[in-house]
Amino acid sequence: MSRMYLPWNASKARQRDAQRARENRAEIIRELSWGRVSRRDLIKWGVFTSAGLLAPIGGLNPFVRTAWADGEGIPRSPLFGAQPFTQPMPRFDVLERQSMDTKPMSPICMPEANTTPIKVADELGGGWGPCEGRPPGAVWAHQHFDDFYPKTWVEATQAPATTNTRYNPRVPKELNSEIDPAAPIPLRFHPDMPVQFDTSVWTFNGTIPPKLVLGRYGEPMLFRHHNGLPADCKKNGGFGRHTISTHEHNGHHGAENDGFTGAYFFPGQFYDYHWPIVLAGHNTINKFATDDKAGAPDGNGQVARIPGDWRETMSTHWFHDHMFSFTAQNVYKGNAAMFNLYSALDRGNEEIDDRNHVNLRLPSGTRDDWGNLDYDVNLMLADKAWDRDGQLMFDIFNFDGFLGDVMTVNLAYKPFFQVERRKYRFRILNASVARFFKLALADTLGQAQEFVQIANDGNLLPRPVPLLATDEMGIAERYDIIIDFSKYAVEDSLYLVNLCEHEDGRGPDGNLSLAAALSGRSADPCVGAFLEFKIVREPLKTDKSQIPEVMIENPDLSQIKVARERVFRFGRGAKESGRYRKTMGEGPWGISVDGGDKMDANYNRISAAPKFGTREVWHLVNDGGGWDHPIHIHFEEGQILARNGSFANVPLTERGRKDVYRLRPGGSVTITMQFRDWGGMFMEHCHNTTHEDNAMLLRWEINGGGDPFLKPLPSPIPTPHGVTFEDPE
Ligand SMILES: [Cu+2]
Repeated sequence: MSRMYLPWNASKARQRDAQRARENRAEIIRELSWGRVSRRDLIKWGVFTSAGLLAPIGGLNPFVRTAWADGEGIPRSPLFGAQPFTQPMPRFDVLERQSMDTKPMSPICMPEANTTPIKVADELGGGWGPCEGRPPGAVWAHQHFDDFYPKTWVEATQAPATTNTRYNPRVPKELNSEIDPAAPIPLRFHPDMPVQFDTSVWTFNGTIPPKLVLGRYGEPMLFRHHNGLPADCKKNGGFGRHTISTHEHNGHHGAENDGFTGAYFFPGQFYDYHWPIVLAGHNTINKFATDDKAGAPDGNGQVARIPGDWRETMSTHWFHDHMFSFTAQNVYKGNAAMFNLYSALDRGNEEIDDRNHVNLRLPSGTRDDWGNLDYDVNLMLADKAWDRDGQLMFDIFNFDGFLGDVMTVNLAYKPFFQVERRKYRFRILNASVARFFKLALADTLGQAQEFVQIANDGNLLPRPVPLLATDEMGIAERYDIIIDFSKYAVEDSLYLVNLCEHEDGRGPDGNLSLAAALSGRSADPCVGAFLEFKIVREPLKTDKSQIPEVMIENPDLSQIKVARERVFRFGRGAKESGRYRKTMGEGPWGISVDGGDKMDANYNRISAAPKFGTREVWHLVNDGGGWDHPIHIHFEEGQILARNGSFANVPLTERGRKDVYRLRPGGSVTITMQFRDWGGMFMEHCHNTTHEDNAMLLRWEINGGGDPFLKPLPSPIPTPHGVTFEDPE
């Protein structure tokens, strides 16, 4: 297979041809994003083969062997002379939490969608439509809203790129590489690079750094998401869709808050997401809240107990767009944020020793009772690409997956981060479209340095795992690691290095040794060092943090019988079926259930309906072909029982709870999950979002048999003038 990106020293003529081909592809993406052509049209016209491969047309396909004897390629993103490790890495921008008591929302949030009419933009058909895009009526009302009435609320507006004039990193500037929070932050990936157009990047509040929400168990939250994107779908810089649906990635809550792919909303509308932040099992386990480990920071150094299973405590989440067929483009364009959840165990204070010594005292800080970010740092990794003018662009090579050629951390090109000589926690998110990372830590001599993984996805592991390199981190996975910088000297530097080489979007092509990755000889521009840690001083205060020997043991499933097993096969060559075009995805990718045909996504089709209150075992099988698929199952954490048929194949770092399961080429994963507390329609899909958008997604539903959940739930069909419903298939 080809090397995707051209080397810098490729001939001028070759670069020109590659540039022309890329511009042609950009036109195709633009027409798709404007809805003027469909993937079906492209296949009909021969631009794509039915297998999802860009047809061998000169001037289009980067892999067509044209005049160039040594192959093919994609033009590199210009760097405008920017050098790596010359800009500080900004910490996340924390969204303000409002108290429902002292500052109620306006309009107030309600159990059912707010259907108060507002004017609909002419581009969307004019007239009047509901102010909230949530599907109306009792079936989409917030479940148990009164039981978990919001105590705090947070709001944000999805908006075109603009300058940030109210950055709140929630740490003093000496803990943020001396970035002055009062200085306006233009939206650009490096000070030497051009400012992004308002059509190129769409983020939360239209600004960088990426946003962070702090949540606490026992403190239900209402997240009001406004859609401030252009009403004219053509004002998108050629990619990205202006309708959105926001998925709180692995929130344990009702389907109406899950960012269901078909429950999207339009420019001018908002959507109220109710995040109750509860422990799974709260209706059946520790019902009377008697266990200190099941708790929340009480604001006073102690624990406020809550019902549920403390072994289901979650820590590091993110939220992102889940728009049907446009998730890859929208997330890539900026619809990605992080969400830290604080609990009695993981309270974000490294000093507090509560009465039963529940606090694990992970690196964080000491100033506040909970949620200290001083030494607890979110890192969002993403590969990007831009056009000749330096504007963000989305390319389409085939349906394997989009790869960028520029590494960013927190949307900054290869930055540095200043640290003290002490322990830090890093919450690392892979926010790419199709790229995997394998991370190592190197000193300036290129020697691998040890770090400790403490969490996988949203979940603290049973025990910390010391590592010299992470596993191949799939898209949407989160790995929390602790690095102990006290082993080094002031003025030393360390580097975070990507060892995982891609030749295309199929999945990792191979992992390089640290020396090879650092040599700069990989044809993959995203291999190598991408973040520098500069040790700038002794700790300002004594490091009180710990790396505990035991963190969160897995929930005990021994008494819960397995109600049913199901087999899901993920692969190519899917069939289409459905009654309504609007709910059907198109693409080469699909999922077969229990030996049936492999099917394209159709969010009106229910592919599995586990019974409320039961536990099941699901076998996730890769249908082969060399692709890897990081499979995400919404709703509740699962446990991996086997990889390729055996528990012995499950690495230590995957022996906690998970919400993304990498199948690896030809591999299979057996998991177990429970279906409790909440109901409605949820999803299962590949989180290589190119695969997801090209139909590797299905809907499953928690079946309450009519009680407490209507069965089956009607599917929403959103329009700017209101949501209609169809009976599911
Ligand atoms: Cu996939």
